[in-house]
Amino acid sequence: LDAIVAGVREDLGPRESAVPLAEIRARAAAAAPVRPLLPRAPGDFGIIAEVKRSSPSKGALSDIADPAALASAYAAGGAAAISVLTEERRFGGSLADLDAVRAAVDVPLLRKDFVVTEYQVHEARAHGADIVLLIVAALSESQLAELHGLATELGMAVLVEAHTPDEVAAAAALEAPLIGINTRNLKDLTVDLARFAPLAADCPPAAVLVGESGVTDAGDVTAFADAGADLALVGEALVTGGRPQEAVAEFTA
Ligand code: IGP
Repeated sequence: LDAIVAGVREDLGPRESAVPLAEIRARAAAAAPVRPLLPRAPGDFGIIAEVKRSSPSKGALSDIADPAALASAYAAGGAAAISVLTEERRFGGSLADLDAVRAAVDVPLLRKDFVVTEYQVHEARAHGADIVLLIVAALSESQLAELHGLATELGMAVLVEAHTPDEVAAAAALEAPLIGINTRNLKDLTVDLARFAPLAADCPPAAVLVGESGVTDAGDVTAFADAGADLALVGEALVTGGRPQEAVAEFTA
């Protein structure tokens, strides 16, 4: 995780030089209004469908020639939101992918990246994101609180990602309205869907919960829902399955 974040910070440098903080702030303020993901009605289960080209664990997943077409299929299948990876080095994503998806669909968009600075939050909003990911493991307590506050001020939802009991406690301390539990261990990259239930049980009852990673079929989605998830975040299964619209519809039902 530290190595990924170091790369993300390096890639940020040239962007900050090209578009300074004051300018990206102004662009964020001038962006089209946020498309709200929250509130969600209790029992209304949804899928956050991800545009994911590669992963550190598996390498290239899918040659996504047209991210806009993939996103349109997700939207047609009834996705509650679409996640677009913008991390370049390990996930093959980009802000260009986010722009392309934003231009193609009207559903809420999650900028999926390793967000560690104020700049990236404004940048997400400037590029049309409605939700940002904050990974508890990548941030100090004060960074997490600051970035969460900033994104909230901008009207965005924040997906606070936890994968241990301590990280769930940090999300709860923040009174985060939207908590994601990643079943992938960020250290060894192994996935175990059984990690979701005990961590979900520790989340504040008011929080909207997202089950993240490792879904291969509708049964896995049902398992997340049965353990208290309101949403499931699915990437690999959708980009490799060849029928994204049908799969999102099937997973949502
Ligand atoms: C999707 P999967 O196993 O369906 O492809 O996983 C998503 O959960 C995963 O991409 C993810 C992720 C992250 C990627 C979860 N948290 C943080 C990058 C950074």
